[in-house]
Amino acid sequence: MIRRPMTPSSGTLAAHPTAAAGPVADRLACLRALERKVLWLSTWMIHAANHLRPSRDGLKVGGHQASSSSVATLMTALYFDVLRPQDRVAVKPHASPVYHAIQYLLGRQTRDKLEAFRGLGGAQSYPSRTKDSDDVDFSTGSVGLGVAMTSFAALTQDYVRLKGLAPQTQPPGRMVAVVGDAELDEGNVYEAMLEGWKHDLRNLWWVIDYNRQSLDSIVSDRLFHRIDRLFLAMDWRVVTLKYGKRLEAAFARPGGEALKRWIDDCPNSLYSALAFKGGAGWREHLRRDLGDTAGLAELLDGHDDAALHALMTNLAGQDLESVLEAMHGVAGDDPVCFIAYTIKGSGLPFAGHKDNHAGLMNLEQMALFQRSMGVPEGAEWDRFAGLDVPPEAVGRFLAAVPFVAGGPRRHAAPPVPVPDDLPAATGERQSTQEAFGRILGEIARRDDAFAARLVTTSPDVTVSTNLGAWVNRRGVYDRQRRKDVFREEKVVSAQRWSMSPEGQHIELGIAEHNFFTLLAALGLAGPLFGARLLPVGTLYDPFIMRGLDALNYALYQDSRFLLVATPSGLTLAPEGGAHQSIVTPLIGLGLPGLTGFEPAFGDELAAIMTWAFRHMQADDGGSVYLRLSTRPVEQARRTMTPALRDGAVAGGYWLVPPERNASLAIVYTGAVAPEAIEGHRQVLEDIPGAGLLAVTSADRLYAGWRHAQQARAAGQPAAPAQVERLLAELAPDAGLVTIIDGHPASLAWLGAVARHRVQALGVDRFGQSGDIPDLYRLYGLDVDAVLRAAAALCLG
Ligand SMILES: Cc1ncc(C[n+]2csc(CCOP(=O)(O)OP(=O)(O)O)c2C)c(N)n1
Ligand SMILES: [Mg+2]
Repeated sequence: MIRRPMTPSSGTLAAHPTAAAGPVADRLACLRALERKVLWLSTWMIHAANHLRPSRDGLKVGGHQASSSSVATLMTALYFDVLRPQDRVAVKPHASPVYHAIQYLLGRQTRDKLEAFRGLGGAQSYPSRTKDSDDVDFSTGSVGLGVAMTSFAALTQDYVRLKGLAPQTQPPGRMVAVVGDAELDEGNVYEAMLEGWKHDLRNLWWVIDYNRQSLDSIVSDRLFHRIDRLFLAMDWRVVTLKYGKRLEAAFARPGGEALKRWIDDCPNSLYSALAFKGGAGWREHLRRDLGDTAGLAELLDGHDDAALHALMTNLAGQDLESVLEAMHGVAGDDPVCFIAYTIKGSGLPFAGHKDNHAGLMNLEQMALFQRSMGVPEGAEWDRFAGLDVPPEAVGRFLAAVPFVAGGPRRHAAPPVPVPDDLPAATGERQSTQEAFGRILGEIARRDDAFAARLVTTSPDVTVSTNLGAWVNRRGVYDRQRRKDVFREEKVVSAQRWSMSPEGQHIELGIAEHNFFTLLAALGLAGPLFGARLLPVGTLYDPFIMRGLDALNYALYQDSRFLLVATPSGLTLAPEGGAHQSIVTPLIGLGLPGLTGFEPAFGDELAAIMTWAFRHMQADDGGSVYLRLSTRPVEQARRTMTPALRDGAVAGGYWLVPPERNASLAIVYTGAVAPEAIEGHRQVLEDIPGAGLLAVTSADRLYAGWRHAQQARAAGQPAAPAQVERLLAELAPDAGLVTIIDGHPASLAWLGAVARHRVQALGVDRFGQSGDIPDLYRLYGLDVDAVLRAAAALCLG
């Protein structure tokens, strides 16, 4: 059975200011025609991908016809009427076909890409800032993240506007999320709400597609009845879009009140089931429950099954007029949550069915649907076929859509010059974390664009990650000017936390998801708002995993930031096993778009940070991760020569070069440098030519090696990679002792470069509290372990 898509109600629409000129009725007629077209194209796009492209791998292509249909009206209203060029949108992942269909209608997406939906080079399964070509503002895919992203984008927009960094020619944009109702099960959404409230966010809209369905099942009524209160408690405005115009009219007639109560009390599961069953089902239940209510019989008699079904499913989230009224009715810049009642699969044969999430129409169903939409065979991709408004009128309307009236929506933001001379922090003994704090403290003294564009953030570990000196000088960001009460009261504190719009540190509560999502937004401030920022975020290394999906999300969008994670590894010793990070070096190595470094000395760190701030701004650059430590380490007494700087930045250099054809090298990363240095010194007694290799970035060494290999495999000449050059100094049958306070696999791969034998020291068990000597002994990171490994290699 195929039902026609919901025919929108007739009626008048109050005139709203819009650039799409023309009488109101024309405008509404065009919007209705487009709403229909959006539903058709999104459904067809998925169908074509699954049925018209030969499958070469036996896999279903997939796509979400039901999820798309429930937002067709909301997104039609937004993109063709409500949005302005400065607005930025995160579309729920499974509505990707709706997004691409809309861009296609606006002339900003090609038919080729639609035909190749979910294929290589085609429109992406979930909207992607980097992989799609039709101006996606925020990528989505992992549910909940796009929602939170709009909050932190709103925070970022305020930050750059209040500082006068963004072009002020445009008014502030609204950050809009089109949200699946089940996305609200994700905790990160509430974390973002709480943090957003603290920062008094403005210009934020969350449009919840309340189709009462998730992937597996029906969304709990009990939960959702609380949702509006959650938003209200956080000072959001809540606009509930429940009943469409026709239902409202029916409620005004005799028996209407009882009908309204019946729907209000109807459990989500029953409503969804009846939305699937259609008119006869509604009739049976209404007759049974309300049979003796005055006026009900007349209402039922006055509607045949199709009309009754259309009436009972006339929800406001799919009633274009109601949606437009609600959205245009919002004044001011308070955050707004629209709870838009919709039906998942609306207009399609599996409407309301609890199993419809991945449901695809079959060929027969599609043929019937096509007929009902009036789309002639062969005209499936035609932008105007089957519409009841003349193509010229729709074309004129589209040409005047405000959203696309402002030219390119992505801003260019020129790079910020990075000084050559980031000061290498001094001190005989210092940890890399101290060195980092000092370098930022020095940057804070600068009076230049570089320092002005730097923004720091931390999830409640600002002081304990050594950002204190920076924050004391540069202040904490807040929309309002607030006094430092401790200072006013003359209570002595090392931290001077004055708050103002000029502040350059954004203090977050302890929620690592928020932290990474904020970094994602700050790192896109250039293209989003026309003001390039250089974001630096600090947290404890083990808690990277707490926010890992948000970090991945930030990188997937090519956001650019410097992530500083400290302390790390076993080396935070007394803090204990729960805080010891083991796999983070592998995260640095494995995550695309993120270059990981783990220096041991302050001078290396300064060189790496200089490189990082440039890399963050390069077209083919990316974000950078510094894994630092609180362990004070005796500093190398040396001048930073260009060769040394290049080596530290390229990922490795010989701290003690091997003799030519040496049979052994000790290879270390990070805070275990003292053990490596001492182990090497003792090894020299037996193997005088042994080398000591400092690896500042296993990630860069690996990437360079892989790049060279790939080039050679493609028949292109490739200079030896840095790691190949370094290891070429050793004998072909040499042994490598690698040591890192992290998973040993981070360095063990070095043996494959020149087929050297490897003894890899590192941590592959959960740790426990202790001091460094005890822990290093227990986990095999001490000098003895180095010597044992060297002996194993040399003695066989
Ligand atoms: C983090 C994450 N977990 C699981 C999934 C798999 N998944 C995709 S859609 C979905 C349910 C979405 O329901 P809702 O947000 O209500 O969207 P609808 O399809 O109903 O519009 C799930 C669990 C995902 N994409 N992301
Ligand atoms: Mg849903």
